[in-house]
Amino acid sequence: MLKFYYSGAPNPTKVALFLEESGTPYEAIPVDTRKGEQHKPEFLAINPNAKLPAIVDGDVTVFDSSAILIYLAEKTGKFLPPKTDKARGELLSWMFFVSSGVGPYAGQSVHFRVYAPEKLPYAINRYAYEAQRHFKILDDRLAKRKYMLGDAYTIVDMNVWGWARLMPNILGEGAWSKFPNLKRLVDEVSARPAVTLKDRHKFKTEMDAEALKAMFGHLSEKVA
Ligand SMILES: N[C@@H](CCC(=O)N[C@@H](CS)C(=O)NCC(=O)O)C(=O)O
Repeated sequence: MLKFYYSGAPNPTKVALFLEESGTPYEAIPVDTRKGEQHKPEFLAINPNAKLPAIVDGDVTVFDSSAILIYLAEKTGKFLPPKTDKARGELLSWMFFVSSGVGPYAGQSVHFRVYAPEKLPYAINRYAYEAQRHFKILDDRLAKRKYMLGDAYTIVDMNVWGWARLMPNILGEGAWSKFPNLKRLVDEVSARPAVTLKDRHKFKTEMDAEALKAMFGHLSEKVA
C-alpha cells in the first residue's frame, strides 16, 4: 500500500486531500517536525530535504507536494485537465507557480511576522507584499473561471487550496476581502467531504527549544 509521510502543515495537507478525493488506499505515517522526526536517517532516505510530504509507492519515491500531486494525478488519471498540450502547459505553469511562488512567499511571510526572533519591518513587508501579489494573481484568474484551469476541479485547485485556506495566518484576518474569488474557491473545496481526512494524528503544537532546533537550523548555525 502507498505510504504517505505527512504532518499537519500546508504542503502535506494538499496531498492528503488528493488521496481522499481520489479514493486511493494509503497508509498515513505521521512525521512530527516539531520533535525533529524529519531528520531521522530513515526519513532522510525518503526525502533528503527533511520536509513533508513524501510518498513511497512500491519502488517509487516522490517528495515535494507538486511533484506528488502530478505523479498521483497521472497515475490515477484523476483531477487532470483535458489531454491537450495547451492544457498541460497551463497545468504545469500553475503547479510550479504555487510551488515556487505562493508557498515560499506565504511561508516566509508567516516566518518573519510570527517566528523570527527580531521583527524586521523590511522582511515582514517584503514577504507580505509578495504573498499578497501572488494571491492577487490567483484571484484575478478565478474572477474569469470557476476553477484554476477552467470548468474542471483539478490538482491545481488542491495545490492553491493548501495555502490559500490559511489566508488569515498569512496576511491577517481582514485579508479575505481583497480576494473574493479565491475565497469562493477555498470555501468550495473546504466544504468537500474529502477534506475530512482520516488517520488524524495529534502532532506536537509547542514551538519550544526542541521544535526551534529541528525546524530553524539557522538559529544555531551562522552562515552569513
Ligand atoms: N517544496 C516542498 C516544501 C515542503 C515543506 O516546506 N514542508 C514543510 C511543511 S509545509 C516542512 O516539512 N517543514 C518542516 C521543517 O522545515 O523542518 C513541498 O512543496 O512539498
